[in-house]
Amino acid sequence: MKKHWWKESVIYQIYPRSFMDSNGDGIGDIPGIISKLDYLKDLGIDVIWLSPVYKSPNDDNGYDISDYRDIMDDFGTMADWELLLKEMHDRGLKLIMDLVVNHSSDEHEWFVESRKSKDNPYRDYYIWRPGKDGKEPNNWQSTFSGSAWQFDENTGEYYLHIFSKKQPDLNWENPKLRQEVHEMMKFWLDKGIDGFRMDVINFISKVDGLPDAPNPEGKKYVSGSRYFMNGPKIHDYLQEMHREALAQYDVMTVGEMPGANVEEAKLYTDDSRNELNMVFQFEHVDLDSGPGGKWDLKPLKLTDLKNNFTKWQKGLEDIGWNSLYLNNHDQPRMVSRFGDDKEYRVESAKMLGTFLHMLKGTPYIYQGEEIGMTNVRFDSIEDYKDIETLNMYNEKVNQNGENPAKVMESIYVKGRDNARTPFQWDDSEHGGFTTGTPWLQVNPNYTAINAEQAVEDESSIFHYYRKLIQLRKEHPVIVHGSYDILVPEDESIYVYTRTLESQKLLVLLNFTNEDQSFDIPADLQGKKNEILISNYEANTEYGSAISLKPYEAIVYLIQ
Ligand code: TEU
Ligand code: CA
Repeated sequence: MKKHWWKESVIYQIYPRSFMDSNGDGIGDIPGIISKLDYLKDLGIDVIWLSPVYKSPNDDNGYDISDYRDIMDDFGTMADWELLLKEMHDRGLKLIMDLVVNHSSDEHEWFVESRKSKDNPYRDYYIWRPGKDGKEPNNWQSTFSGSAWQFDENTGEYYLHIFSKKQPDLNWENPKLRQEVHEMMKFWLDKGIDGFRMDVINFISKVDGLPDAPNPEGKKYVSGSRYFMNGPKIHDYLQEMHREALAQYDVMTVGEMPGANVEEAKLYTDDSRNELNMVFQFEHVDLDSGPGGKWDLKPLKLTDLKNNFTKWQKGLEDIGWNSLYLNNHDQPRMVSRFGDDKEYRVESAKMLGTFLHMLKGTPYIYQGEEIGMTNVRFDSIEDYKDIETLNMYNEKVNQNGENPAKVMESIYVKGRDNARTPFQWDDSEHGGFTTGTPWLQVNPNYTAINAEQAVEDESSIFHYYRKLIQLRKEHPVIVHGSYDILVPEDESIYVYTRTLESQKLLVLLNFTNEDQSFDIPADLQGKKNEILISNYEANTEYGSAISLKPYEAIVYLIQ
């Protein structure tokens, strides 16, 4: 049995376009990342998940790959990448790369060939269908608005693209395509990487026939996700991928799985099934979405969050393993979404970090989370870059005539550019990210929120995160302890325990900007206790009740 190093690790996600620009073109790059590895080593993380750096026309900022075996010009050269890997390994840091194989770019040579003719050897690397009744082959919508099908004049057929028109879905029914993917994975594994994050990997198996989805409201297009999420052959494909590409390497895998539930995640991450080590599930980041999807804003109820995390903590307690995240390059900034990015920004960022890092599973830190970077509010839609946002705005405002201010408000709350504003390194122009003009504007609050200030300030979120990460190395109960929730019905505080033999952690989290209190259960009263970490200097006595200040977090070690 391989030692599961990834169970004790803390993983940091870098979105390279926005991390650090070394050559003044306003775009982050690999030499820029290399220049900041000591900062990451100082934070104490173990693994870096690097969002795609492969050749791409950047229709979806690198998630549309035109050459899986070469580095995007914006980011540098393969020599730069080789140096990055060496510099990371020299510092004891591991690197996992982003595997984007549900789709490629339409500029990939496979697709260039595929669209040439119906009998081209690469035709079946993609999903082509004739139209139906003069329209698209079915009524599926694209995640990025409009139809999930694009008509191609050359051969008079449509190709499927769940995402943008420039991201044609690969045909995993084709064993030659699957073999191409396995070979490409070994190309990177043989270079010495330590694993993969796999982009929408539970989308790769589609239901035969690609049927129309139910459309009771007679919409133009509807989600076809029930026909491509967790599809009929997904486990076969993942087990084949493990056999053909992963088994002979000591690596970790985390599969991004929109629409996966606990039962499915148990199958995907059950060690004995040789599929994946972890999954990124989406249930907790869909709790503040209404029936209309992510842009249909709904206030988050704390009990919904508590119930969902409890379901996943208990569900994967004995089989499988949880990934723990509250933000990434697709989600808004966690302090703005789950905390308070105004009066209690520092306290709530530390509270949320405590919440995640004391749970059972592997915590993921998204770049900037460790210094409490916040959402952004640009004045105009012209200032936004994300294809998902721009296509949605165009469809809702320009095509359907919805209220621009209302649509902008949903972008302020849920837009992906919130997470993609350049990393704020210091209070110099553009936050020290670039000496040029940044590809996306820097959040104006960089003068107060930046890494230089955070590293100098012992009471910063950065140093609090360093301590959270350090605690994980010192206390096995954090990695292996069983989870139980207390006061599940309380809408203001989240209290849970972790238990390993005689050791117990009591984690108290105030999710509100008001004083709260927690009555210590009799069986925990009078015990020897020690505060492992807290986001306030002074805490109340560990008596029969504990009062919690706004967004206060306290972790007691009880023995
Ligand atoms: O995201 C998959 C995905 O479903 C997201 O698009 C998410 O649902 C949406 O962004 C919520 O706003 C992966 C990548 O993480 C994302 O950056 C890519 O755009 C997408 O796949 C296509 O590769
Ligand atoms: Ca650059």
